[in-house]
Amino acid sequence: MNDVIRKGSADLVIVANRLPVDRVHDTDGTQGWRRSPGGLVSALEPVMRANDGAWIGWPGGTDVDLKPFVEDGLQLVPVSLSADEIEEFYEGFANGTLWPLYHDLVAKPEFHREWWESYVTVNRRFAERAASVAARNATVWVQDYQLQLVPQMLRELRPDLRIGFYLHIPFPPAELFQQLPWRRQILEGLLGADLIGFQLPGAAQNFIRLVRQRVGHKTHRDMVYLEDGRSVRAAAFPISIDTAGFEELARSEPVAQRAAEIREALGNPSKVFLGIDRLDYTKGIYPRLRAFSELIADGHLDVEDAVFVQVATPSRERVEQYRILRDDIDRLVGRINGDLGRIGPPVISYLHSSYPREEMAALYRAADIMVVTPYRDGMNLVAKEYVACRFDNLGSLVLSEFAGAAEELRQAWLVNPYDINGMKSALLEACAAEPKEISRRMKAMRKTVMDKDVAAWAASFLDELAAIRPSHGKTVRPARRT
Ligand code: GDG
Repeated sequence: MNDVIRKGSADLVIVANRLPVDRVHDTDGTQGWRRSPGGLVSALEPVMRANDGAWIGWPGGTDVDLKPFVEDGLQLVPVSLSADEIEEFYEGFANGTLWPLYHDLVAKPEFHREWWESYVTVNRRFAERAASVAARNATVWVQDYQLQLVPQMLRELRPDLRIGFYLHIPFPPAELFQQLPWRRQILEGLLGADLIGFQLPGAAQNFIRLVRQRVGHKTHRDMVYLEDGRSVRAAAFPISIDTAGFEELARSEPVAQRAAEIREALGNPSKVFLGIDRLDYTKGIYPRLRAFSELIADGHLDVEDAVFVQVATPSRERVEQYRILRDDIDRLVGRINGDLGRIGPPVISYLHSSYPREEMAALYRAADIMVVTPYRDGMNLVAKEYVACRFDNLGSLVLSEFAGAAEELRQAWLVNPYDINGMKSALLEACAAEPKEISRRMKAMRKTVMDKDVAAWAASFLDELAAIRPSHGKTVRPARRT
């Protein structure tokens, strides 16, 4: 690790809760870093390289005093968190207060003043770090709900910067947001940005309405006009995936072979249903498994001929609500398999584990029906990944109306996850659909995810940010073509 990043040298700074690397321990005891997989990193990497970019984030764990370092050509600037801050800022305010509040109160948000204080402290640390790394007139792009105070804190420290903010999760309606004791501070924190991006237009409208009502600024359509003469735009930039990368993976021979192996291991049923989610109470895993199991119990699906594979990636395991969820799902799967199973592959093949990207692509290829039923989701990338992998134009997508992705993937079988009977009908329809119908829908959805990939998303946000302050300093250079 070497301190190679000169102060104030980066023309593009990404500020996110996590660094795009995970720590790895070699067998000889030395420590290193491995790039964490993820669309955000691959989308931003080319533009980071073209702009002397730096990425500021928490590396995980409680190490103090980590120096900036370069990994695989990316300049990384770690921000450390103490054990108390992990508990109060990350598990507490971010995941125990904001996450459920922004997801329609699917779970009850907790409001604790110590958590809020920790959120302020940690946001200030990120802002100070960004202020010291950014070059004069640089562009800083702050990511997500953990860092909503950073734009304002950073603007106070560095008024020369062009600042963007992107929220990956939903932004709730005023009626829910108003519960937050610190609602005004969050709105003002976000207003430090020049451009605030949301997944959907409705979220941007919720924000504009709240700013008018709660902070009293003048607004017109998607613009907010501040007293100091600055204006802020709030608009939708629906995120996407590395579509070509997923398709290429899905087309590869090893993935094709693995997909066949998976079907074989499941007993070659005629229908394979698939769910892949972080194990999170917003994802609607429980009602989806119930809907499927009732179809078996009612005799609409044959246990010898239909299998549900549910991958639930471990997530936020120290947060109480997540432990409860895990127990609930364990019990439900146990009961379904116990009640409806027979000797052979289980009714629900439940995997509490995470997998490499290749295995994910093989699962997508192996599945006849992909079931994505969140109660509320900013976008849902799994739905788009499934579509990207189905270059054969086969495969049915059953998708919740309450996932952001439903605004673009209109040709999916759309469902209300609170309506179990409605979901049962949609699962049966998707299952019984003629290949012609399936491929008509899939072709249309594939066109959407091909035309709008994650690189287009990043470029459209950064172009818009540059357009908002055109007379201002440097412009972010587009990614170099490789
Ligand atoms: C938030 C918002 C928004 C999952 N398990 C494994 C694995 N994954 C990958 C998936 C997908 C990603 O994780 C999950 O993204 P989602 O969009 O489905 O959901 P969140 O994690 O809740 O993401 C969401 C997103 O931010 C982006 O803005 O869409 O609404 O909640 O890419 O493939 N990847 C690998 N192994 C796994 O086991 N390799």
